[in-house]
Amino acid sequence: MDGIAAPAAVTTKRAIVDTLNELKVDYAFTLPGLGVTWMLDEFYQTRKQLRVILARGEQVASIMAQVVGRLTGKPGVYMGQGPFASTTGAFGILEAYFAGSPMLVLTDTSCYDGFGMYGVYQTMTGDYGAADVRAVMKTMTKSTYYATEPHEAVYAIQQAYKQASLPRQGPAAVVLKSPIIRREMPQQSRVQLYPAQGYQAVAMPRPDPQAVEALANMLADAQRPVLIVGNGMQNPRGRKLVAQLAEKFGLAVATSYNAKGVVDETSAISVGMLGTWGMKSANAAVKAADTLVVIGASLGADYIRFRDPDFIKPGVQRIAHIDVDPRNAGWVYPVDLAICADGGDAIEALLQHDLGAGLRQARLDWIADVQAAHPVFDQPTRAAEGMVHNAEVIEVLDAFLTPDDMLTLDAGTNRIWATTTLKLRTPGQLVVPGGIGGMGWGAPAAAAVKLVHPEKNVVCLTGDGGFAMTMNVMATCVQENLPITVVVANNSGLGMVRDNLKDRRIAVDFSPTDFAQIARGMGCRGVNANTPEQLAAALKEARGSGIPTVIDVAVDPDSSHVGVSDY
Ligand SMILES: Cc1ncc(C[n+]2csc(CCOP(=O)(O)OP(=O)(O)O)c2C)c(N)n1
Ligand SMILES: [Mg+2]
Repeated sequence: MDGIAAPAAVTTKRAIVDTLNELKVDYAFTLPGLGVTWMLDEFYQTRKQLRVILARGEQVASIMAQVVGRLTGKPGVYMGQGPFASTTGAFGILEAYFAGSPMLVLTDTSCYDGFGMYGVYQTMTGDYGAADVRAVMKTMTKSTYYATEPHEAVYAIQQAYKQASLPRQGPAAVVLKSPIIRREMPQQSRVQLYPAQGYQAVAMPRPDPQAVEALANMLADAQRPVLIVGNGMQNPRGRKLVAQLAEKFGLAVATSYNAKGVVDETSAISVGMLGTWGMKSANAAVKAADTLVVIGASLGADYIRFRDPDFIKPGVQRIAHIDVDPRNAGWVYPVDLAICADGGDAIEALLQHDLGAGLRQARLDWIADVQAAHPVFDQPTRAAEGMVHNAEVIEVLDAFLTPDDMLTLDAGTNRIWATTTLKLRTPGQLVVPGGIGGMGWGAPAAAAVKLVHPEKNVVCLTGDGGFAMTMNVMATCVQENLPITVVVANNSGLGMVRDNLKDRRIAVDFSPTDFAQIARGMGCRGVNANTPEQLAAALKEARGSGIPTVIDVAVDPDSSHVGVSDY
């Protein structure tokens, strides 16, 4: 490599980097410290294949790794020092845990050789006087490996990568006992290491043909069938197959929050996103359905109206549930039929059957009636002078978005306006924090989307509260040449909380902050918009600029989410 002869004795850190390369890891996100610092130099030699991206904080690094995992289906790698990987870095790990994003966390016990038990500051060995990085990691990963020997470091990475990749995907962590990182790999004959590849490839079981036939029979005479599609189908193959099946047989598609935009939301088969913060059409369709087929969706209470007895009705509606994890089918509701399978595989098998082609037109007519009876918010919107209504922000985005654009969301009132009123035309265009839904996720997520999809124009819609939490990512965008556009819906406060407090307002208002000015200070373009027209023009300009841009939109604090949610 680069003409540099390999050292005679291999160190653990060298073996770690070799293993990551063997696993074809493209990016590792970090803000280094102790153990990570000790191994960082070994990344130098392979920096062209394995790009180490320096974030300004662990939260941003972990979010970016999670989003890379989410978009590529391969674990995104996050590296951080024990006390920080398990606290500020926990944000992206938790998001990956709840949203099923593959992620590999590489961290350490943050201790010096021989001093793990002496209460040295930063120590995370779990011994007396220390905190316990393994215990923290275990609460939010599929599995956490602990390597106290050099060989274990390699094997742990091989296994954690596998755990993260296998469905249902999620984060897996490797905790390194810090002193092993710089140690030489001892010549061992009993503890063999093998190439990573043989541990990774697993052929998944195919859907059971009899169960697929039973499901086909269930659907064949359904008058009002609805597919409830979730996170498991939010991938290129899944999106294509859902649309194909739904169009062929006239099945309505309602989605979870994570799966919003899995199909063209303006198409004849879409009723939109479910839940209080979704679309009334989706909720009405599920309520009136005679047959529900849940595919790759966990039926989280947030998007099924908190198990309202009039919503999903076991025993009254026929319910089938397809999930890659058998524990998820029949988890929230009892079902008539549970199928353990990858949703894409199940749809491919279903396409071989007649699911009531003769009823297709009648079903499409029913969907059209539901759509017509429940249009998205269409009230006239008025903002105070010199300000923009949240509804207008969405209108501008709707007009702006083409198949060449990607959009990330954050949290708050601004997001609820997007999930309830923005109909996405390009499947897969939207990337949302559907795990813990934390403020501050949207901008780092956009940076990661740009890294994975440099050919796309990437826009983030965020509130001022959320952006303030992770806006340092704009400096990373300048440094890594990631020209994203961040639209800050600036209503000078925690809009969503403020909306709920009504007239007993406390701890929700911020002092005025000009995010355009801050952005310029970080080497970005910064633009202020006080009208919808100015926002539209700024978005267009940003798309052509090739420079990271922050658009601070003066949003009317009165444009509450309360009126638009489907309570
Ligand atoms: C990190 C984090 N803390 C707290 C919350 C709870 N929360 C949800 S929305 C919201 C207000 C968001 O304010 P802002 O980002 O300005 O968006 P706005 O509602 O004003 O549009 C809060 C505090 C959260 N989702 N994430
Ligand atoms: Mg706000």
